[in-house]
Amino acid sequence: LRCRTVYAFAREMYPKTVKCDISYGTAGFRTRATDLEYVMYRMGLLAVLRARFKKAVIGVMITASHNPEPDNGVKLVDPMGEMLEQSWEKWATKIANVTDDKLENVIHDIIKECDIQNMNDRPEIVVGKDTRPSSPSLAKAVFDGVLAMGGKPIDYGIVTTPQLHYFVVCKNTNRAYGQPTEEGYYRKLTNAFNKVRGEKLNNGNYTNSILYDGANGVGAKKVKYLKEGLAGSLLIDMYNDEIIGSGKLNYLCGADFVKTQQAFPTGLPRTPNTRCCSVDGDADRLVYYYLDESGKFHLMDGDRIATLIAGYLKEILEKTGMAQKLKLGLVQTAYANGASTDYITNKLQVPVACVPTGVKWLHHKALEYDIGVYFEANGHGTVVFNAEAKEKLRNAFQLNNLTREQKDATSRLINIIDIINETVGDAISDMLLVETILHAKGWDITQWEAAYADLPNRLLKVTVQDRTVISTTDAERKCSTPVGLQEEIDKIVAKYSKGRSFVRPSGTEDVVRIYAEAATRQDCDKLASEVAKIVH
Ligand code: NG1
Ligand code: ZN
Repeated sequence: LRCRTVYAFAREMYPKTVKCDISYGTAGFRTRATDLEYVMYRMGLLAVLRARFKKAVIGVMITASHNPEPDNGVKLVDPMGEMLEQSWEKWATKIANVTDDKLENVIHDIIKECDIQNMNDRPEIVVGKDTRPSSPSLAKAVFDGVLAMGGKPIDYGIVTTPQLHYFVVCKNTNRAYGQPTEEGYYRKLTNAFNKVRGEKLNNGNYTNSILYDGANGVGAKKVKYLKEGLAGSLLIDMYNDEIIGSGKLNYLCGADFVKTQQAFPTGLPRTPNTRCCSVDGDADRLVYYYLDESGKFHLMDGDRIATLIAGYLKEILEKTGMAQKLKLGLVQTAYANGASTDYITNKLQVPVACVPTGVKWLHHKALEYDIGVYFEANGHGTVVFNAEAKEKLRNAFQLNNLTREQKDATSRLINIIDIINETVGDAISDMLLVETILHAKGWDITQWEAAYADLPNRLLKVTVQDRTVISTTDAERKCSTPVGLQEEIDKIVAKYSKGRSFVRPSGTEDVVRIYAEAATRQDCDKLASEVAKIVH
């Protein structure tokens, strides 16, 4: 009977309305909201199959992150908060693109190939959505899919992407990671933050207030609750908080705008030397910035956040006396500014790994360290601690053979773990972490910036007939096809001091991206346009 419901619903309520295929990429499915109802219904079906296969709770997040307001999208969240495992991305693509009359075949293929035997289980599927006007009706399509397939949808309403990842992990760890509620999330983060901050709210050049750009999205809505938990320990001055239906989501503001335009967002007061931050449309990216007295814009992007965190964790680990026992590392992508890689490798002497673009690669690699910091240059990232590292720290704290300094550092580090949302990059949690570190160091934003100087860089995109002819190797830093392209790039790059450039097909747009950096702005722009010319 249930199967009949699945297909009758598909045909009658959520018929496939779009002919051209879509594919499940690094950010799930993302396109115009009006083309997504049947995709959402089918993702509801798939989530239940995935949950039965993993015998665990699975998440579904409805968001198009930093895209314009009329877009929307969907991603599935795996049991430990990871992005959907790659081998299932192909099922997601298949189930989304099949015609209504073949849907049944694909579902049977999945059940058979994955050998799913517990088809009568009723797994929980936790569903969240961002503030887009299209999100409620798309969420209903997901619920209908989950129900038709026999799962139990749990509606978390409007939440940030990282909150949804957190709920999934809380549920699958039997609450060991925290309470699977919004309140539990704020409590965990703010309790730890307030504890580390202590009585002294300001320190040295650090002042405890910040201008916050909510991108007119969920990141604005949620900070209101966070502020209650912070109880004045950090003063967050909110801007761009017009939420549902204003049409202003991510418009001339938000982390993606600030990073890609390298410009100050609209809506914030242009007060010089004031620490500002922006989140994106689903609050999983964060960037900092300020204007100097002459009105010049200074950006502190994901690379700089990563180096701040890795440097501080190294310092504090040394103070605990456990630096030899716990291996710290940083994971970046090819888009990381070369100056940041240099600084972290040579000055801080923390090992750095480079992986292909996409959070799943970064997260996975970071898990190879005891303490793994990972960030994309665009501001998406977090820190992961393996279970053993946590246990070692907790055990050490219980022992009586630590010096006062070691004990303080250990307790601090244990609390810092609770400020961090380890399940995925989280703008709100990352902001609390950055604020904790700046406070500890007594730094204002210019002192943070002084650590190293970014090499001028440029990101271009070009449209080509078929971007898939370009394939890459060495964590996307070199092209393997078309034959000869890499040699040409090498020749151009060799002409520029500190030159570096690479090209790769985007995983989220039908374009080829070109990245270039060089010693001067002029050289960098010339390098980028020369490389763009040979890609065309
Ligand atoms: P693509 O379109 O594959 O370059 C972009 C971002 C990634 C990541 C994904 C998912 C850049 C250069 N690329 O990927 O970092 O965030 O979107 O949102 O920023
Ligand atoms: Zn996002």
